[in-house]
Amino acid sequence: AEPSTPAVERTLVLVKPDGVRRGLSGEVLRRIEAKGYTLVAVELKQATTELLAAHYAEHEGKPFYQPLVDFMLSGPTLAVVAEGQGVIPGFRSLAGATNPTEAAPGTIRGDLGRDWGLKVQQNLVHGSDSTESAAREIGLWFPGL
Ligand code: RTP
Ligand code: MG
Repeated sequence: AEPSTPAVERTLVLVKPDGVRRGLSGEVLRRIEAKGYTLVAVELKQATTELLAAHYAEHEGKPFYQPLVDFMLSGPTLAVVAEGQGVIPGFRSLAGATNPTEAAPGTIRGDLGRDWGLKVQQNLVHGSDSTESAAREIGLWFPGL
């Protein structure tokens, strides 16, 4: 039998406020496209408390929750929907480990991020971690897509 082709899927990528402020939006989009994924939607948005409460519901109550929300409110975020076979784990690979100090060179966080001495890890990007998260997060950031 032929090996089956992975299904085309969509993921939500965010260039967080640190990435937008540092002028790295284009670099992140370039890496997504260079990998062979397709951009479906790209929009610069100012997040709201309500949107972030929904987006980060799984982290509510954790010690880093409020600093994370405050950081995400600190400036505009570039919200992106990317599409392709295996794009959900594929973008997580492109992004690298959550902590930029530990992220491998070659990844977005490994090449472009570091520890800035702040409590919340300013790690440049977000990527959905499962098909369920992707569907939920795309619905939050791009209602109607
Ligand atoms: P993301 O959701 O942003 O793609 O990153 P992730 O899956 O690698 O990390 P996650 O565990 O979902 O955490 C969400 C974001 O919260 C911040 N964080 N700070 N111990 C800490 O101070 C801490 N842990 C997580 C990071 O910005 C992380 O991306
Ligand atoms: Mg996560």
